[in-house]
Parts: sequence; structure tokens; C-alpha cells
Amino acid sequence: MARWFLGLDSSTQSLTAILIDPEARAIVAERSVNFDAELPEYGTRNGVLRAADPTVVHAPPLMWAAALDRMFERLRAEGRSLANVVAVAVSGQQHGSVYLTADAPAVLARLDPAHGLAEQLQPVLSRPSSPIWMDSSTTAECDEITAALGGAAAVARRTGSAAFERFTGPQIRKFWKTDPAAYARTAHIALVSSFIPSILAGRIAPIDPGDGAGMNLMDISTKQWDPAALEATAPDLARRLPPIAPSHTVVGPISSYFVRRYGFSPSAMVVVGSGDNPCSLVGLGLVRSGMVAISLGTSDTYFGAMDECRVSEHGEGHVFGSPTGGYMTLVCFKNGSLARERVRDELGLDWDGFSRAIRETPPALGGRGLVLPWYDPEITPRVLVPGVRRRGLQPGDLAMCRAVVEAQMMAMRIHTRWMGVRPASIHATGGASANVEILQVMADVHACPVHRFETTASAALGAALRAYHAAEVAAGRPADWSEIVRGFAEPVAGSRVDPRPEAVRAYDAMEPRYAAFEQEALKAIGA
Ligand code: XUL
Repeated sequence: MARWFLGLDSSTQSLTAILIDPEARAIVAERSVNFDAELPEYGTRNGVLRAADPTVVHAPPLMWAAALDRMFERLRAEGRSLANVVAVAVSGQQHGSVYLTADAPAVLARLDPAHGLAEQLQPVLSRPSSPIWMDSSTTAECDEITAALGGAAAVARRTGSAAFERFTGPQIRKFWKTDPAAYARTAHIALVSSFIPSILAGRIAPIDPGDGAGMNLMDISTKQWDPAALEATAPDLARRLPPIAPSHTVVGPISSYFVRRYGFSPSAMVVVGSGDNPCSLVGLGLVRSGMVAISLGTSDTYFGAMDECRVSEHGEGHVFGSPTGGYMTLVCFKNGSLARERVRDELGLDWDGFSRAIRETPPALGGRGLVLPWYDPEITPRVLVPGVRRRGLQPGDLAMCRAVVEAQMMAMRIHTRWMGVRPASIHATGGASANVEILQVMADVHACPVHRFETTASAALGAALRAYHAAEVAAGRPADWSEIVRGFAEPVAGSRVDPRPEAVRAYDAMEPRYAAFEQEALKAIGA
């Protein structure tokens, strides 16, 4: 009988499932349930519910549960034998929280296969909607938590990130402040990534250190709840949170609901869930310290695996637990594709013209010019007052194409140095990674080889690989992560771009000039 592993990614707009067969190194099936289109009764747009206040963004947790029924109905209808699934692991959009009453454990333990999940779970919600990562309505609570814990740097040292509006702790505090009666009725608080496994296993599931780190509640060095952070957030919080358990922990066998309704094997294991970013780390094959992915999207994101726990003194980026055991960082640079497109459009070029302009200019522009491409407010470094700053360059200068990409790569090099890990290899993803000239600048500035990755569902794939890893561990077999991901998380063949020694030297010389220019600009705008 085939041995399949299932990864489920409950993300903002859809639920995605990937079934893998590790023996064949093959993806057996990949399917998505789009929330707006397939569950219109929940009234979401792009998976979310908006309020009159634009900073408030929630989603209906029952929709996430209903999507599970939809997904398994579909896989069954296609003739996939879910009896082949040995283990299932979940990836969830990070930070979102689900609030359950004291009846939840009993209801989860006795789900009736004659009825749908949403209908049965509705009575155990103490809050009908879940604040998600797009919610930014908790600035006051962030300030209160920060003050109670001794400042932003202290919060970052303690929990891996400064207090952020979307993080779960500030969201829980707001709930307690605004609806104390409903908070009092709440006996269990779950993350999206622990709510889905709780349904699958029929019992309240632990939270893993990958997603636990997105709450401003976990001690990042011990990967356990931090009593002072809990105290600063809301009363009696400890008894409302599940334990934190390593990402490969088996929560239990799958609930009989799924055995009887969809034909899962009663021995199928449910693994602790994790956040979508920690799961993507695995799905992109970043299983060793120094392995980095750079996603070139609307914003550019730098993800890296590191063995030791290090936190930025300046609160740059986030540190999460990695499902492979160590740590990972996530650093976001807001002026990504947007800035590249602005330069391209200002010069009246298409992408071929943009690439040609990069090819025809020397590394570091031969020392001639620099730009700080803060078209929009920037996250890293923190720039609240946007504005493009140029040195030795004019707006219509073709050299702006190279200058903007060099600035983006140099900012990543400088603002990820606190990790103490030099990248050994970079996996480039996202739309702009198709541009080989951009990848050459990336390789030269970071002084390491770059490989292109085509990712459609890296979080769901990462979850499926986590399920496989956890089953190997549970069976007492040594599970080397490089072996787990082999054949699944592989770069596009022939996409390797190597650094050129002369260009690497040019960027080493450019770094202090760029850093000084950036410092001057930050000082001038009072950042
Ligand atoms: C990470 C974050 C987003 C969500 C998206 O901190 O807020 O990437 O995880 O699902």
C-alpha cells in the first residue's frame, strides 16, 4: 500500500492540500479550496471580513473548518484513497487566533460524521470571528505591552520580535480590554495552525515554536511561554494557552470523524501545526543554517535558517522557531517590486530594457552613484517619511536600474548581519526572480551562489514534508532533513548563478559608502 503524507495550508484566501509520496519522490495531488468562491455563505472578500475601521481585519474560523470538509469531499470524489495517508501536518497563516469555550474539548472529541464541522463547532466559539495578520488595530496594546516589559528592544530580546499589531499577544489584550465577558468565557485560545490540528485530532493541539514566536508571548530562547509576557498581556492567560511542543510532535491519531466520513486510516497521525512562513522554510529546502531564501515580490522578503538564537538590537525582522529545530528569521523590505517598477516606468523601459541597463553598467556603478529607493514608507530600515534619495545619479539616468537593485541587495546584506550567519546559498523566488541580471547582482552582493525556485505552494509542501519527518521520528528512524526534502524542494535545473570575484570586491568596497549614506538619510528624517 502506498504511504502518503498530507500537508494542509490554511492561508488567508484558501485552503491548499498537497499529498506527497516520498518513496516515489512525487507530489500525488495538489488542490485548493478558495474561500470566497467556494464558501460564499461566510461573506468574505479575499478571505477576510472588513469592519468600518480599516485597521480591523478578521476572518470566520468556521469557514476554515468548513473548508476542511470541502477539501476532503473533493479528494474523495476524485478517487484519492485517503486511507494511504500516514500522517498529516498543518501550515496556518501566522498570528490569527481562535477563541473557544470550556466545552470545546468534549465537542472536539465527539464530532459526529453525520454532520459538517462548522455546524458542530459553532457553539464552542467564544468569539465568532478571528483577528488575523492583516489586522493593525492594536497599537495601544503594543505600547502597553512594550512599556510593561521595559521597551521595544527588551520585548524583541525576550520574544524574538518587538510588539507588532498583528501579533497574537496584543490581539488577545485588545479582546480582553474590549469584551471582558467573552474573554472570561474563553477557556482555550488557539492559533490557526493549532485550531485545524485540534479539529483533525479531536483534541486541543499544542502550538509549535515556529508559530508560537509570532505571538509576543513565547520566550524565544527556551521556546516556552514567557510568564512576564503573559502577565503583561491579559489576566489568567497561561491556563487558556495550550502547551508549546516541538514541531514534530504527534498530537494523536486522526479523529474518527475523518475515518468514518472520508476513509482515513484510524492510525493516521496528526502532527503539531506551524506557521506558513516556518513551513515555507522547509518547503523551500532551507534546512541548514546559512541557507537563505529571498522572495522578490510586491515587498521583498529575506528568510534565513540559523542554528543559534540571535535577535536584532534594532528590532529588525522577526525570529521564529524553525520546524527543523533551530531558528529562522523573516525580514521584510517594503520597497521591492514597487520600487523596481517605478524606476522602470520613470525611464520608459520594459523589463528587457531594465535588464539591458543592468548588463551595460559596472558593479557598484564603478563608485559613481547610490540611491535609497524609499518610494513608500520602508519597514527595514524603518522609514516613516518616504522619499527617494540619490547621490551622483539623476532621475532619468539609465544607471538607476542597477542602482535600485544594488540598493535593495545592500540593504538586505546590512540589515540581516545581526543574524551572525553569512548566506552560503540563496534560493530566489517570486516574480522578479525570473530576471537573471537581478539574480547576478544578488549573487555578487551576497557573495554566494543563487538558485531560482519556482514555488506555488511552498507552505503546503513544507507541511507535507513535516508530516513525513514527524512520522519518521515517531517510527524511531533517524530523519536527516536534507534527505527528507531531497527531490521535493529543488531549484530550477540550470538556474545557478555564481558570484563574480571582481564584483564581490566592488560590493565590499561599496558597503561602507552605502551604509553611511543610509545613516545620514535616516538622521535627516529623524528615523
Ligand atoms: C508573517 C505574516 C504573514 C502571514 C501570512 O509575520 O504576518 O506572512 O503569515 O499568512
